[in-house]
Amino acid sequence: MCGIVGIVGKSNVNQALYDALTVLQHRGQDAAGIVTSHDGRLFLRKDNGLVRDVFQQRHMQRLVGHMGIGHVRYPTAGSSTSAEAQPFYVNSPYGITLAHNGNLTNVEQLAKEIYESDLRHVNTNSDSEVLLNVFAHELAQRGKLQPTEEDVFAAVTDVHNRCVGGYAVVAMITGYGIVGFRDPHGIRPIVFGQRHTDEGVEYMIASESVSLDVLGFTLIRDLAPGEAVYITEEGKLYTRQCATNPSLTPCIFEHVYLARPDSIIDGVSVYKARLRMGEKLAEKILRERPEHDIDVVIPIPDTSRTAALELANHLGVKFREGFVKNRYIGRTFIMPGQAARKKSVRQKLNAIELEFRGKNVMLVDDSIVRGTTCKQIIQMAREAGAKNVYFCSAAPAVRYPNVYGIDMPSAHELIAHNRTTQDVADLIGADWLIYQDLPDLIEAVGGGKIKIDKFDCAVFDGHYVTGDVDEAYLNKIEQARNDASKVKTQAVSAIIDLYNN
Ligand code: PIN
Repeated sequence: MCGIVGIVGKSNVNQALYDALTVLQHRGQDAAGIVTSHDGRLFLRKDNGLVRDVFQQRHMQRLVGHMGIGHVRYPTAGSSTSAEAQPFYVNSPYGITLAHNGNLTNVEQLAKEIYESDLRHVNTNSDSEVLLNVFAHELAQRGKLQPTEEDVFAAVTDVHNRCVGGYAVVAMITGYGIVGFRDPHGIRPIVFGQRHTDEGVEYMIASESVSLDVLGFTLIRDLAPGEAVYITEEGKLYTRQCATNPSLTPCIFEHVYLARPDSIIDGVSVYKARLRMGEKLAEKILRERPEHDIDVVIPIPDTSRTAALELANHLGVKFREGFVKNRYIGRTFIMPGQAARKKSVRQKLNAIELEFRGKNVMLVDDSIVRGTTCKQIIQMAREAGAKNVYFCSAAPAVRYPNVYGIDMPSAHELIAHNRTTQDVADLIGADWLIYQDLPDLIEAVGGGKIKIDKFDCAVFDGHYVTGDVDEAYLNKIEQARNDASKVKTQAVSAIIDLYNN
């Protein structure tokens, strides 16, 4: 998962891009980058780290220009070097930079085509660089010295014809404008908006509407699946449907926990969707155990709070903050003679004992993925004196990997893969485990004022909307993840050995 932003302004956009990236920081804390364009020149700063660490005064001063794009990256297997921080750049045609959120499922095939037929070089393992080269190649095919909006839209159409997967993209064509586009299934989110200044109208394209809000832009709308928006450097805005068979199946996991609650995605308020998740869970609890003995509902901070609040309201049970989260977790230093130890949940969360002692507590989390964290949290609740520890997941059981840009573990690392609810309850040590039912989650997200009936729910039901993901593909990504994590573990042990010897 990543965050993207693009702004065409009337004055320097460096500060606005920086601010927008800090608002999108929850979408990725691994690397950040901004590129601006001024007088036909590009200015780029990108590195590993949080937005506030990557950009210093001296970098910001260099990022001049009235238009630019930015990116925050979430680490996915094999994409954690600073060379793979975004935006990416190709010099031909025009000088194009691109930032992307998502994942292409036919990246191997595309990388081959780019090398063998398009005669282009790709220097990293990032599918964003592949996407950029496909776009650049298709734009170059128009053979124009100055690209028009028609050329840009034709290139996006060709990108859709060649690329498969989930992608939300911003790309800057140096000296001409910024284009944003969304895959034909609308899997990853992307919105655009405007603000009026004394110098004229400024436009922003971003992953989430919250970055528009915070910077005083008003939301125009989400890009439709397959649609592109092109804003010229002079501030003219064009939109076009560039896919032949678009259909909206947005990623439902954005609503579960990826997006900020104050964002609106495809017309649906993430906050309201989470409230409805709590309501649905309460209904399920009352169906399963009308005579339940829950004394108190306790959220596991932060995401699950909204659902937990409404769950408690509907059950008529007390809602209490039983865990306090440390917002200032520090780095883990590797000291000579000491083994690197992962930060424990205990260092991040602390229980308020008086909310647990002698009570039947219902803990609520947004989802259970590996099950490692919730197991420790249940243990903490017991140590704090809880009589019975029940556990509720606002999402259904996560049983399959994600291939459209969310960094999910491979199948065998998912605690619910090939396991029943009771198996998972036993493994995490819960006295009672309730998962949201998938139809209820779909209704919670798509059943509000804006009706959406189809979502990408692959992590829950194993159905991949692009139709190209089979057993062989999943085995391959599982292997790639294992190899990547082996390399990481080996690197860490090598460093430890170095210190210890
Ligand atoms: C919470 C995000 N959320 C917490 C991610 C942990 C599952 N985990 C998924 C729960 S927040 S595990 O957004 O960071 O506040 O129990 O499967 O290990």
